[in-house]
Amino acid sequence: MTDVDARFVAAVRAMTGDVPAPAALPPTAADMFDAQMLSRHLDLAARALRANERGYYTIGSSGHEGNAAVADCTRPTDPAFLHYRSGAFFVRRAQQHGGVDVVRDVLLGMVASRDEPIAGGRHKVFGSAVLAIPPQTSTIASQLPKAVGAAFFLAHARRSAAIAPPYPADAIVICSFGDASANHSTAAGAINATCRIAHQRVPIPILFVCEDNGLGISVRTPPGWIEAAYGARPGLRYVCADGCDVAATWAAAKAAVTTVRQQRRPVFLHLRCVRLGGHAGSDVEMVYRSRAEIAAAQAADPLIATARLLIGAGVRTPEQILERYEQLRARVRKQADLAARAPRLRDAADVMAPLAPRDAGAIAAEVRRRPDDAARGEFWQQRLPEHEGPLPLSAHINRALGDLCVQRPELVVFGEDVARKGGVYGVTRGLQARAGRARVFDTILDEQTILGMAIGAAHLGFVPVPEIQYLAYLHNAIDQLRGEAATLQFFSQDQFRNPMVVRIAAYAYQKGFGGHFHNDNSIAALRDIPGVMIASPSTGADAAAMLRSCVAAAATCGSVCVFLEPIALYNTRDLFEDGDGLYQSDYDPDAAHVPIGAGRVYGDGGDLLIVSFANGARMSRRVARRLERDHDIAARVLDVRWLAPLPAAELLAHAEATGRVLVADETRHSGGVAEAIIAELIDGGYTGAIRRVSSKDSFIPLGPAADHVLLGEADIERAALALVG
Ligand SMILES: Cc1ncc(C[n+]2csc(CCOP(=O)(O)OP(=O)(O)O)c2C)c(N)n1
Ligand SMILES: [Mg+2]
Repeated sequence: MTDVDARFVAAVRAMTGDVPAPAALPPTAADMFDAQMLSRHLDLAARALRANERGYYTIGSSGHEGNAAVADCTRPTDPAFLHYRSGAFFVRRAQQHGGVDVVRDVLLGMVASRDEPIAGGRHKVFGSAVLAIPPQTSTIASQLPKAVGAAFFLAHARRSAAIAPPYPADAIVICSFGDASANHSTAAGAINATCRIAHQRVPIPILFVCEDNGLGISVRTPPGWIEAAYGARPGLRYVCADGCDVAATWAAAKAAVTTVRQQRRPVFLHLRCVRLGGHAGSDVEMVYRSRAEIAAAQAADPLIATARLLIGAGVRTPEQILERYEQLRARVRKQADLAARAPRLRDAADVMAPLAPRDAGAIAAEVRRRPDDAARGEFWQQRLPEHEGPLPLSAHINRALGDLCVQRPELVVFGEDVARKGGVYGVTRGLQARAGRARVFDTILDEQTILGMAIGAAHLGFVPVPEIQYLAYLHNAIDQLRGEAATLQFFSQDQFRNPMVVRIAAYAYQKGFGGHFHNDNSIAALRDIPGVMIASPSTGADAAAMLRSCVAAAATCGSVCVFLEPIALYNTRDLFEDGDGLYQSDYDPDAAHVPIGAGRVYGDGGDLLIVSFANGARMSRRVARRLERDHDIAARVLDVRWLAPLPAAELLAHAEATGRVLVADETRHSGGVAEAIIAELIDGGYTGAIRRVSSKDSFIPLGPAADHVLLGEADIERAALALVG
């Protein structure tokens, strides 16, 4: 990078002769040039800080500084989801706003200081609440689905008038990414979703900006590929410009932004640029780039090009430019020296402070807030669900969702098949007719898009309740939860939130039907996501109450909640005997609040505690009854109800009271919930007996063979007898 610096100085110094006047000069060219130079000096400072072992991040924006023009053509009220090389965009937007010390902030990010205003030292990001720039992780293309969601819901909010988004009515969404990232399935899926939406003539005001430097680390993008891939997509206008020429970029961006803003249609702005320097400080580009190629990139340096423009237009002399360049260098260096001494994160508590904040009092108060009676009456057409008589679990969820729709205009329900069909199992049946097509609607068949849409919706102020059709289908999209939704409060110190309640039809026991994808019992990948709440009700009454708790947590604390619904219990009517009807209950709109992480205990037997959840909870209750009747063993059953956080204190208290614990876990032996329950017991100092029974470490086969690998009542009963006997 030092050669890039020196070459710029030499090139400007050499611009003494006749520099041709440009055909056109953007009115803000000098300001954009300042942004470009500042961004360059920040890159140089990043490497110097690294060399002095003060900085931890060296991925720069050099060669991409044409993106200052994209910022220039947009507004600080247009939400922007930025590529990690959109530094000049960030600086230019901060200049437009005027109230952000962008140099200081970016440097504080590089040194991972807790004083950095957005991520507080947790990552080096471009992000700012006042600049409408949510911070992004560095997962390639992972910001595209949520940008698409934000654009869709921006327009949607305007039409449905349900909520007032935090951005103006004519705002647009900007989303930048690299040329290699454009190949990622996440990008391909998000852009496809956009085309599909635009194809239906539904407004979606999004500007995709592909910053094409021809390389993804060391791998070349074939010449012409981006245009071939995205130049002629249905509903997507394609605009291309030389991203090293700020005037050309500005003209193209202006036209693109006008289209997006006025027509509410998507545009793909392809900016050809160069990468100056290695991918990051540690990358030796000489290994895979020839000297000639590196020299050609340096000759195309956008800063040299802007200098030439300004000199050619007679706006600046070479001396003035070099003087300004050095002034800005001095400013950045001074701030870098200060940043090097800025405080770092102190301890684990400091690091974790913004992780999924939860205010139990606020959640409880929110749950107590009653929906308006008249509005309820109208919604349910005077047939109030509490008067319907006993209902199974699926109907409880349906009625609770309906009531939540009445109570919260910002709540939206979407997913595959949720609208007319009402979901595969009818859980959302009738909701679209009651709540309207703007509140309950089908999405395309792409889980990544569904979760990305939810994040985008949440950015706009909606409380999304997306549905994933089956647990197995969460896995191909889980990065949107794990890497994106779950991290936003952490990396923005709660300045941005993406609350959601993801409903998922889950678990097995479908009498041999469906095979492994419809009987998935793998939840390990969810349980280890910091901060994500996992609700797993086993009864209708709990399901309705816990759904209210989740929505309240989402609305008041920004929580990301996963709501696992046991498919096999959706329509279960009986508990102990055929025809007893005990597994149904009346819907209660005023049911007691179920706090996050509160279990439910059945019985008070002192011989044994069976710990379980979901299908396992029902099986355990049946077994407990047989133990009592046939063996005179008094068991109690603790339904943990929440798989994260687990009800640790309750668990310990009941374990101590019985001295014998059997964990009945329908998920897998490895990575299953039992592992966590037993660990909680041991960590809590419990020294009594512990056993577990679980499903096998197997995929679930089709047909009756499923029962060979799934936890069954006989397993629970056998283990209980062995433990007590
Ligand atoms: C999902 C994912 N896979 C791999 C990476 C590692 N990685 C970081 S940057 C990068 C190349 C990106 O190239 P491009 O999109 O062209 O952006 P550029 O760095 O060239 O601006 C890769 C492979 C990642 N961050 N995320
Ligand atoms: Mg690239």
